[in-house]
Amino acid sequence: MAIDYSQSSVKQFASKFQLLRIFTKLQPVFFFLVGLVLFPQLLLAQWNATIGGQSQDLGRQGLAFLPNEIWIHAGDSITWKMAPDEPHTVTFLAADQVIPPFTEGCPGFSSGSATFDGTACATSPLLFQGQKFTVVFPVAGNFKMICLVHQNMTGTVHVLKPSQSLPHDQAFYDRAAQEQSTALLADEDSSALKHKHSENGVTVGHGEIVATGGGSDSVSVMRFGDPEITVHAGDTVEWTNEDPVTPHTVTFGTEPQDPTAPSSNLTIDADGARHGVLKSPADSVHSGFIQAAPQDRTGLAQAPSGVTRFRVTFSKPGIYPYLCALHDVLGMKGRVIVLP
Ligand SMILES: [Cu+2]
Repeated sequence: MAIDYSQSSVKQFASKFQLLRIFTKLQPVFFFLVGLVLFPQLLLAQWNATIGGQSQDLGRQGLAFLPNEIWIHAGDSITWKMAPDEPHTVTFLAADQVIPPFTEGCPGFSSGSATFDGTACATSPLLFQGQKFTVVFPVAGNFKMICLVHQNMTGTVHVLKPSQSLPHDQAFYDRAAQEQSTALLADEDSSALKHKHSENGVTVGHGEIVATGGGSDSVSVMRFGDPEITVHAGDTVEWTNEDPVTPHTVTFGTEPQDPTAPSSNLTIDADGARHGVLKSPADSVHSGFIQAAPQDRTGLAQAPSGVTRFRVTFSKPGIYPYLCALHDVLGMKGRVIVLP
């Protein structure tokens, strides 16, 4: 019995000693937790946001930073994650910098992460679904962000000094991102796609630009209004891009290396529309970008009118498949059935 008693006392002493050791080990954690209670911004140094949203069939694309306005502290970082199949960039230009093509970047690109203090450009390369990009903001200031691929896709990061309080937490931004994405994708009036300009008319996409306090977003429907149209030999079909921002192409046959330029076998109609003739489904014609003119701004030269229409005359019967060279991966395809 005595031996048992003595063993139990040793055990008690050992367990007290262990508790003390555990407490000593956990001391830094304890002080860190106290620090977090007193200075909660320490916990919020890493922020998360989303780029883009899309409908299940990929046809409806929300071209937006979600949310597109975030308040953080100097030293914090933001990680953007790509949601849609349509590619985007996260780009912060230096003040007054001319917007470069997405193929050139700043020039150059940062892979994975970058630091931006307002003095030198920082950009991701083209980002695809699931990819992430992190930007660290060491200096206070209000910084505009853009996507080099999509006009009217802008946002603002407000970087405050650590002594200033932040208006929102991560949960607020998660909610805002979800709400903005849902609202954006619901915004577009899908019946507009069915609107015809002429008897043999096909609408090429449709979209809307919306704004928040942080910048602008747009929604684009990456679809042909009537993906299948039936005409007769000798008829002309007219495609019209109604999207205020997004370019599309109408491409029959071989896809060109550079989708921006029209194929050389086109003529220009009196009203400026491009016009091709197809004699066989094996032949190729390519509209080049058909796109609305960019938004004009006071103080800058006005932009020329956009080429928004493309016409093809079908001289022989057959089934003529075509696609948008930019958005076929999202399902933007159609066909023309030409009867005798
Ligand atoms: Cu397209």
